[in-house]
Amino acid sequence: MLNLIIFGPPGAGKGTQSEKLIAHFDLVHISTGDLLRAERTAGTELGQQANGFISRGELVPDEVVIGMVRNFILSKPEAKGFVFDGFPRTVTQADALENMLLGFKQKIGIVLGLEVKEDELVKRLLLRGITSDRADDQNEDTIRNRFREYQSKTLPLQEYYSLKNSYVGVLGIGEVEEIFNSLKTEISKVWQFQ
Ligand code: B4P
Repeated sequence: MLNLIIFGPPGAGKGTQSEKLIAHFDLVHISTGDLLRAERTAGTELGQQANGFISRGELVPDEVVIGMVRNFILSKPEAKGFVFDGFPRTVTQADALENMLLGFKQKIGIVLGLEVKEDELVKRLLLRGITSDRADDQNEDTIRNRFREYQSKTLPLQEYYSLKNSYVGVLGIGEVEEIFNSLKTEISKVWQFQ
């Protein structure tokens, strides 16, 4: 089973590359951002709770996200592996994920970090804000707040996974296909697929 984390700051291309990875390796995509937005669209209590945090550019509380991920994994018993996109975003979430996977005798195979400078990220997100209905991409203050959250709560995971020898950084600037090829190269070093 191949379980991988696609890691990086807001707008680094996690969602974009995850789509390609799941298609290529026949994995199940788990994007906490997408799951939270789906809850909001469905008007659930969880979605309403999450909405305030997302629109301020803050992280949604750990217990909410962890419970949601656990339910999602349990709903996919046939999965050949998962691409975790935007999860974990805190050390608490990372510890919870490790314990969840241990319960299924599984572990994270590799953490792929997309490395992109902040100014490029702001440009990408504002551009997406024009064409999408994502309110959190439409305001530069909210975007900058997402970066502050990333720096203080999520970036420490880079060291967390480096200490476990799982983290690999890949340049996230350039053509989408070129970045995807770099990711595949890194995966092939740790996982042999048929
Ligand atoms: P997410 O939905 O995870 O969104 P993201 O980090 O902003 O985007 P991503 O990196 O996936 O970028 P994408 O590929 O789409 O999170 C949204 C919010 O949900 C968070 O702020 C938080 O509030 C909440 N949340 C989610 N997970 C959570 C968790 N675990 N804990 C707590 N809260 C959580 O790419 C962005 C843009 O760049 C796109 O327009 C794309 O087309 C473009 N792009 C991609 N690759 C490119 C390339 N190579 N060159 C040029 N443009 C590129």
